[in-house]
Amino acid sequence: MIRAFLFDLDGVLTDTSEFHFLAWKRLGEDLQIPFNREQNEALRGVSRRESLALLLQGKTVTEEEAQQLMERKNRYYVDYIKKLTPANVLPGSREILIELASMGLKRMIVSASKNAALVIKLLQIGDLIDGVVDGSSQARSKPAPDLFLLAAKALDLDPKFCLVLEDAAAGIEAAHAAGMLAVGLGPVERVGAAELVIPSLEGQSAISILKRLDKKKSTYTWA
Ligand code: B16
Ligand code: MG
Repeated sequence: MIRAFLFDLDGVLTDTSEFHFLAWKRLGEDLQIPFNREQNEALRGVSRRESLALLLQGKTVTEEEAQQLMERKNRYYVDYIKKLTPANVLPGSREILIELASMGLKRMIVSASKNAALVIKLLQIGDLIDGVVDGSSQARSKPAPDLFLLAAKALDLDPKFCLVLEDAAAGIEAAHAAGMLAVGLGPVERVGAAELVIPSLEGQSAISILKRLDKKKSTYTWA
């Protein structure tokens, strides 16, 4: 029985992924490294440091330069997300969080982002969740299972009772490594490893997600 939904933030509850893309693109322009949307797909859900390595495409920099570049990208990013308002909560998300609360199920946000607290504050969804595990923890980033395991621990739940909702391949991999089932949001080519794939949370309900997972249970192993 699923007792908690663990929501990724960027790409699931809000679309800050566009702002990450714009900020990396701007840094790429500063460095005269071309960077397009297709290349950006590989950065989805991965940490700031790994994203920088992918942007640099093998170009080596010192640790000091890497720190400065990450800080610069983050300044660009924070500048973009300052404009976030509750209207930037993706359709269906708020309704599912409210539904889960009424069902007595736990809701956590589990994000690789060090800016998660700011985003949650601007979206005004803090009251709808039980807690946050984010990139400010010392845990390894997705695809390692650490962030999801920390969330299960904070809820005092066995990981098998937690369901992850993710838009990134790295996030689905992390969920499975944590021993959790995953719902993938987006195209099958990206999140097809998840037990259930849906386009987004729009028009979905927690009940329908759980029912569809249950119907498909002969296709996967649940610990
Ligand atoms: P920051 P999520 C992830 O958030 C983003 O998808 C990814 O693009 C970003 O590099 C990562 O957070 C780190 O973000 O630079 O703000 O610390 O999808 O795990 O909610
Ligand atoms: Mg994401």
